[in-house]
Amino acid sequence: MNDCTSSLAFEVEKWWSLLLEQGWCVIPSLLPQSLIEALDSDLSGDFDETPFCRGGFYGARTKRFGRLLARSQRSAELVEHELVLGIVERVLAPWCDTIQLNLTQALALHPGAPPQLPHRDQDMWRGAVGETEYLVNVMWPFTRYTRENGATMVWPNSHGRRALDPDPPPGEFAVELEPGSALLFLGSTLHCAGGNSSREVRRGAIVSYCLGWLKPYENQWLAYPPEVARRFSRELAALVGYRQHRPNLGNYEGQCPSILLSGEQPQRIGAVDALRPDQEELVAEFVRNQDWPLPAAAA
Ligand SMILES: O=C(O)CCC(=O)C(=O)O
Ligand SMILES: [Fe+2]
Repeated sequence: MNDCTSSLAFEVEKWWSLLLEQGWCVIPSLLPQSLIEALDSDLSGDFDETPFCRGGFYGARTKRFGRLLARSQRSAELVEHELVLGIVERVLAPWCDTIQLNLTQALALHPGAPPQLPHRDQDMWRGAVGETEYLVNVMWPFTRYTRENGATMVWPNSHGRRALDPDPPPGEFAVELEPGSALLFLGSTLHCAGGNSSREVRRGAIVSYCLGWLKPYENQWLAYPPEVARRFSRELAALVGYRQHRPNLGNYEGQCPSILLSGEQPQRIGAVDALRPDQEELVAEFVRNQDWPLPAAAA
């Protein structure tokens, strides 16, 4: 390992352990403020023109829109941030081979927005509670997040098995943030948008990642069809679904959907196993011991 990779590994380990311990962490100065400003400005038309949300969860004084990777190339710097990806992979590795992008969503909390319902993002899936971490959320502020303008509220130590407790633990607080920093929290951590009692609009983006075999919140293949994903790096395309999760999940005609990102496709492709090593072994053993004569014509 060279110095660079070993210091990345050290940082991953440090933030991973804090995130698992507290259920949340803030990493300061992850990206230059100038990049965040430029991204905010790329999205200004969308922030202006997107209608307010409807429904008590999204919030009637809040605007939201997704597909950030199709709206501004700069959003890839958030999604593919090396340290963030390292931490997320470390958190989710016990339950999947590879992670995927769950959503990118810009959001603007306008003056007068009331606090959001406290919730756990993992509750979008009806899996077992308290045993599995399904996702990691990253909140990237574009403007300063303050208690007054509705900074995200987090309940420390409400994660993991504590998600089974009927009452939330005391000690919730508003996570004040500067643009360029990021708030990471687990899918099992209780949180919500605070209320905006200021005169300013709180803008930012959520980037979340989940286990590679789950149904993501935002339909990534529709958000980024092959003609869009073709412009992405290999890793980014894989994160938005152009990669199979063993065994064979998310395949296209029985092969890795990344085949759609290059050149012309033959009309008929033919399926190829993509199995986990344990399944590979089981199948190989089964096939080896099979004594099944081929019909004469095929022999
Ligand atoms: O806007 C925020 O601070 C949090 C939003 C949130 O948790 C959500 O929409 O799921
Ligand atoms: Fe949430």
